[in-house]
Amino acid sequence: MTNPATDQREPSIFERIIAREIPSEIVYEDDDYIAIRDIAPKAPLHLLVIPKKWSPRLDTIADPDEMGRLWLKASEVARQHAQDYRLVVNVGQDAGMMVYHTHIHILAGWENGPESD
Ligand code: DGP
Repeated sequence: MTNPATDQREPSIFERIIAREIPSEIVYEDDDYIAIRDIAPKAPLHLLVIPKKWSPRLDTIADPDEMGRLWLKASEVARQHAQDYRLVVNVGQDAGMMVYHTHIHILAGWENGPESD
């Protein structure tokens, strides 16, 4: 994530998607957030809502307003695509987090509930 020699952080994969350096299917974008289709979907609909302002993981966001706006945006994007959905956040490696840039997963689109997959 950071290079101790320079204290420079490599751009996250999501920052590179935001900068259009890596192609991705963008389903929503505004000044502060982007939503993309997950490259390895774990549900019929699998989107990621990503704040453009980098933070490594959800529990580093200390500002209640920033935290609230992120969840409101995830709900808004989810409702644009599905009536019923799951919002999931992996926090840390042991929880399955792979990309250290805070994001919320939107999972939806099952016919008979998530366990039908
Ligand atoms: P997490 O495990 O919570 O850190 O979720 C990271 C998600 O990001 C994972 O479901 C796969 C997805 N992902 C990783 N690299 C890319 C990429 O280059 N493009 C897209 N669209 N999704 C990616």
